Amino acid sequence: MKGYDMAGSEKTVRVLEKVHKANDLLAEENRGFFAERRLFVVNVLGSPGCGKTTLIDATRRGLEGIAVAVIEGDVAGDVDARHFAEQGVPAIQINTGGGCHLDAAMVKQAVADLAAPDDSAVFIENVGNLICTSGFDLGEGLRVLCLSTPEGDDKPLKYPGIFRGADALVITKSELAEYVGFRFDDVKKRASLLNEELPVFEVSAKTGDGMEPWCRWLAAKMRD
Ligand SMILES: Nc1nc2c(ncn2[C@@H]2O[C@H](COP(=O)(O)OP(=O)(O)OP(=O)(O)O)[C@@H](O)[C@H]2O)c(=O)[nH]1
Ligand SMILES: [Mg+2]
Repeated sequence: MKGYDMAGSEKTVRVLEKVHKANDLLAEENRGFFAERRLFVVNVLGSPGCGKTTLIDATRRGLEGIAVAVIEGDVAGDVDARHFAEQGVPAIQINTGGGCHLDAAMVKQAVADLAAPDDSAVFIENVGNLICTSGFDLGEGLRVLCLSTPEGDDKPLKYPGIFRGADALVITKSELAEYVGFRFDDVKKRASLLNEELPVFEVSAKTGDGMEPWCRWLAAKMRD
């Protein structure tokens, strides 16, 4: 079968390298700031609508005794940040104005404005996207990829980069798997070929299934 190589020109590659270098420097600054403040920062990635906000919300309820703050990334609007703010959770909305991912500079500004007490867990909900979000280090301590069952179990085959860079895979909307023909074993096999040690969790934020082991694992990471 014929394949088309859509890789960019040499000039494009050089510009992208500069962008990534500048981002990496700022990400390191963020990491230093997070360490000083003892903030445990989790970058949450996944497609639009895969359940990132719902998972963060259910997770913060499961993390008993841990203060949580949220940075929300969306192209437009403040629906997700408002959702948390209305419940008394410190929350800041970043609008990328069309950009398909957050970068370290955006997070640096947001976290400076975020009223997160020291020792908090800070969840950064990235823009819904399985491609560019994985290329930008934000200075996070943990990168969590959400994949919802209606998206299909073939996603590791199509978006390998984001599976390679993840520290954990959370399969969301697990209670819908039987209706959409999602095969957990297939996705686990495919993901492990890209990222051998990737921990995988099956959760339904709606029914609460699987939330307990996921929150326990996350809380242990925070204590490490
Ligand atoms: N059945 C089911 N629906 C869920 C679950 N988690 C989230 N949803 C629904 O999926 C839809 C999208 O959830 P969100 O949490 O807003 O998804 P998101 O990834 O934050 O979406 P964007 O921020 O728009 O990218 C909502 O209608 C949720 O109620 C789940 O575990 N089971
Ligand atoms: Mg959301």
